[in-house]
Amino acid sequence: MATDVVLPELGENIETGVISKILVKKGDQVELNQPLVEIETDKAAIEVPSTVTGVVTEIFVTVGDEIQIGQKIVTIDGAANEAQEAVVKGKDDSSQVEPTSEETPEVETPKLDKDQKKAEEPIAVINSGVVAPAAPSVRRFAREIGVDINQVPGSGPGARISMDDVKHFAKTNRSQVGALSGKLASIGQGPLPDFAQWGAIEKEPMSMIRKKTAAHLENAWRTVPQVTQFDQADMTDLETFRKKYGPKVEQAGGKLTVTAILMKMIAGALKVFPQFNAAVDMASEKIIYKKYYHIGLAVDTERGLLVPVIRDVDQLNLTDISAALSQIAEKARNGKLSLEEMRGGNFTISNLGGIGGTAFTPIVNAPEVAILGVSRSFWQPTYVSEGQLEPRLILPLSLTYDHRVIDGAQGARFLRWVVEAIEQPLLLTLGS
Ligand code: CAO
Repeated sequence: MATDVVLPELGENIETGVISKILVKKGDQVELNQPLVEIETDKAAIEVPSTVTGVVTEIFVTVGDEIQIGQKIVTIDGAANEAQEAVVKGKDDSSQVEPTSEETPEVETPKLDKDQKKAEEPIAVINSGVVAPAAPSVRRFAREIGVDINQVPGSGPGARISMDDVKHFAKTNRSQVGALSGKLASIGQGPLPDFAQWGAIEKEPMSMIRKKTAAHLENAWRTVPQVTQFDQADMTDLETFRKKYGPKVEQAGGKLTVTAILMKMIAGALKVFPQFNAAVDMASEKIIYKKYYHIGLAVDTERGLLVPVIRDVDQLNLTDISAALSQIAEKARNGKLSLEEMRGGNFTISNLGGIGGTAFTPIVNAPEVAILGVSRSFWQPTYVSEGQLEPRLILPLSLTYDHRVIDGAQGARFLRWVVEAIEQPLLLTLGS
């Protein structure tokens, strides 16, 4: 019996993947769960396993192809029993999407399971049961209109999501619709002129990360009315502290950087200013205050900008944060971050100071409501008392926030609080 193996549901807004390796050839005998191809998504590299044992009779993809969920990868001629085994295994998994009685899936799309992920790559979250219960046609419709099916509340039995649920969600959550789809997000951009008429040009396809970043930021820019405020902190004493205790922190596996220190301070600030630790739900006209303190960090990688999240920063000491930051930045640069490690942030820190620059205006990483930009510290002669100049190390900070939920005065107070915490860290211990 011939079985088509297709690109399975990967969850978490992933719609497509690019074939980076083909691991079998026509005529190969393959086993159930044997990796067939490797694909790269915007988040991670994933091996797609065989759903049956048999012989590869057709390969429909080549390296570099961008393929959709459900698209055929190979055909395998094999034992029917094995195919059933793979499907049954999928059904036993409670995270599987069960087809409705009146509608069968267009394609067999078993989810990857933990055994099938690439070694060391934390793909398990893709298979961690986050797939929403919905018929394939509903999932497809959601994808087409740029709705993340996992965000849609289902009104059916077992919270099953219907077509109407998706339409209702799209109507009431316009700000979240389209973020998934570069095409939708870019509505409004007129046709470009032919640049070749003025000189030589070269066209390069956008990488997956570039596409997602572009769509996400365009959506944040269009939907969040944002304001940026600037301030400066005298971090001379903090720098002395950093130099003194850096080696000790290094022994524990971290690097005591400005970023790590700021992360701790931001966790403190978020407790004092809960509106910065919130999300705005315009559909229900509610502000959602989060009672946890997960902070994202913008990391510049060869593949593009990634924002891993450190959880419960308020409960970590500086040594823990430094170690966590070193590990997560390393993972980001090596393409080893899991989706879970990039989800659930409440606030983002973007430190460009290691590169340079005097100031910049970061874009709010929606649905978060604020982001701190950090530029390069510099020595400046400063009057420390009347007539007495001293060289002081100044750190430029910029805070961008969602003006729907945060007023200008609150923005200024928040940033002042951070500046004072940098200048007098003991204030943090006062708790207000
Ligand atoms: N001012 C002056 N120097 C700074 C600095 C600052 N604000 N921030 C970092 N540095 C220095 C560090 O002290 C370090 O110097 P030494 O090697 O002499 O100690 C050097 O720059 C490199 O820092 P780092 O990268 O090791 O550590 P970090 O925690 O400061 O930064 C990270 C980590 C992940 C924030 C950074 O590597 C990075 O990727 N930054 C880019 C973020 C980005 O792209 N943002 C834009 C997103 S769009 O808004």
